[in-house]
Amino acid sequence: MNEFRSQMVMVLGLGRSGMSVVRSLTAGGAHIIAWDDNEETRARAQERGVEIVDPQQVEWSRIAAMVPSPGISISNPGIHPIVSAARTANVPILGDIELFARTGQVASIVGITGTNGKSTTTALIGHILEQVGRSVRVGGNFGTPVLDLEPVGSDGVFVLELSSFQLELTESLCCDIASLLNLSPDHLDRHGSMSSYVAAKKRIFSANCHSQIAVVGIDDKYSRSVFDELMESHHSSLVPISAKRPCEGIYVLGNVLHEHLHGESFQTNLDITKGLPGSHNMQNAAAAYAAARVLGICASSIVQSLNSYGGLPHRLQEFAQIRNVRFVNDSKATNASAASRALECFENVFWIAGGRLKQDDIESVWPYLENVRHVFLIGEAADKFSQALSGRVPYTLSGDLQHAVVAAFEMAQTEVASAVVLLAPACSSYDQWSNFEERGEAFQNCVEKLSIAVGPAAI
Ligand code: UMA
Repeated sequence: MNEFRSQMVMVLGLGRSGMSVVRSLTAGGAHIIAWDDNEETRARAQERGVEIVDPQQVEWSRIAAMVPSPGISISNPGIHPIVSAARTANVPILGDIELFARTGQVASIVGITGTNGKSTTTALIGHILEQVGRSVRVGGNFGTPVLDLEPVGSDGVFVLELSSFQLELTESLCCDIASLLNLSPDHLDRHGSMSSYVAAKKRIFSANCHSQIAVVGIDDKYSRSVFDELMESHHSSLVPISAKRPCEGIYVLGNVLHEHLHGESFQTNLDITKGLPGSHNMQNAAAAYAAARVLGICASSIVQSLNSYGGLPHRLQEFAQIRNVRFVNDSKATNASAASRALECFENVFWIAGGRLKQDDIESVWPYLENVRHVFLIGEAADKFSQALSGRVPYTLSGDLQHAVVAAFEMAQTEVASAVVLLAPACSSYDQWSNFEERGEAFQNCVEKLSIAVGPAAI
């Protein structure tokens, strides 16, 4: 990224994204100064040669741009004071995706956003492209930070998961295929309102990308209204996707995928329940199929790849069985709608929930509580959830994950039929862990300890 050659750029936040920005801009000849509010992270970055400068000492007139990490708030409520200072000094504020866009990549770009399912869809598109031998790079909000992705030639494809935080800081990205899967309340503590959150997500569609194909979910009211808006604004090419109803695009109903594009119709059976369990994954399959079709891949190759997809860790990952009890790790279910999608998939569920509450309520799980035998509540949200669940389903305040796993197993093994201990927290992990991956690993470790104590687990 050499747009800032010989200029000074301030990088704020030195986690995975921030460090990739430092590497990329440094390689392009920029002079980087950086800051992270966490002392240990600052020290670690300094050891790796990053120049740390106290924000109070920054001469903003000498700074060509500031790059905050996605996790740093750039608007109210809660704007970070350093972002405020940069804005007051008229310093351009850019995100890593914007920097990537400005590198002038010649490869195709597929962008995926939405509240739930974006990592799975991103990985799925990457998997399909790999299976058919296309050069592909997969990253963004999921996996490798975008600026760490290796270049790829003009016949290659970047498949990028894009979060609302990243899109907020993106102006000039032109996705050849832009996919919005679904929308439900999430990250409202950061965005302030549902309308600001939706506005950030909509930035994936760019009026300046004349040949952009928009793949849009129509199964919830928010994404449906984005679809209607794009229709009204005569967006050049729109492909609706659904896992609930027939439409003039791609839809999957009862494991049958239907393609209705350009006046042609095609349908085929899918056999994806192992790697992609649950009806929500049908929407992800429809979105991946749509993108792959647009990229010119034949229907039968796509279906073959969908059927061979193995799933992602921490997303409805069934990883162990002890006696009659199966253990499913859906640590990525960080909001109520994602947890609902998990609860929908199983019967006799012993549900472990809680963590740091996001600003959405838990009401969307009500229709699926009939699948739940007992809830084990952990983390900061335990009291709030217990009030909401009271009278609807039995629950226990378990305190921490270890106690929840042991108690859930003890109760589940008394079931005559097969039972499922499901971690689907409906909360972020930040009250007890650094991220959802760590939480998922902690869950798997607890189950491993349990299997040592009570007998071997089948994996
Ligand atoms: N920091 C500050 N001040 C603050 C907040 C954070 O200095 O006020 C510092 C922290 O001390 C830390 C760094 O910023 O050192 C963390 O930055 P970050 O939270 O942006 O995390 P990264 O490690 O850079 O990871 C980010 C994304 N994280 C978020 O958006 C919160 C990762 O998405 C992404 O994979 C990575 O960039 C690479 O692109 C994770 C995520 O949870 C998976 N995303 C959200 C989601 O999917 O719901 C949006």
